[in-house]
Amino acid sequence: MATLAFDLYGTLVDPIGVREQLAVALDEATAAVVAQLWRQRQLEYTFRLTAMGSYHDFNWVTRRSLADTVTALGLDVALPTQESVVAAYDHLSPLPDVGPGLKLLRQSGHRCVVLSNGTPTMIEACLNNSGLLDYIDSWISADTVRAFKPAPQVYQNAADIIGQPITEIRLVSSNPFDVIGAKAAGMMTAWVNRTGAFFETFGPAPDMVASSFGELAHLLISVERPVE
Ligand code: LAC
Repeated sequence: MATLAFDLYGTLVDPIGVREQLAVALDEATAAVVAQLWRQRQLEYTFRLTAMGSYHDFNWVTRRSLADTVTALGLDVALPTQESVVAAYDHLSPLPDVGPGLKLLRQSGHRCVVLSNGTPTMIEACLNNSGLLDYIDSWISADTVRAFKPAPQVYQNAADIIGQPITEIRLVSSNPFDVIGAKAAGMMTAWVNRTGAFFETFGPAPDMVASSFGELAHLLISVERPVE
């Protein structure tokens, strides 16, 4: 049975939830915009660092991208407030369909690991505080190879740590760039598309598409049930 490697931010937990902490310093509409632009800038910095062959860990990237987003928008968010917003990253809420779906997958014998750009400390805190740790066998951080998704070494390193051929591991993510990157590196993929978004056309289509973790569990359990 394939090992399932789950993306963390945007797939298991909601990074846009930080708008609640941002709303301490900003009006709600601005906080929502900053949360979205921060996330985009955070990912852009990971892509650019990796393309440059340069590395700062995801905690650094998360801090710098928040500071730069706030500055670029001409907003006044004091440093202690920025610190508390970054700290909220360790307390992001799980998306509501995740717990029940993971429970079904675990019960059906799937090995469930997290594969994230987050540092090991960030991943552990996030899983612990979200209550998802009970459903997860282990976690693997891109930090080990000092590069970010979708660099192929991130996915290959996960396969090496899991101890299975990369072709026997399925990356589950809501982020199309992650799904395309995992496929390019040799993994099977599943895209969790909760919003009815379109899938980018420059990479191969996902091997599986589910609108929720409930549907994902149903699909995986029926696909991988041994034929009698
Ligand atoms: C992660 C980011 C890409 O968890 O969402 O790796």
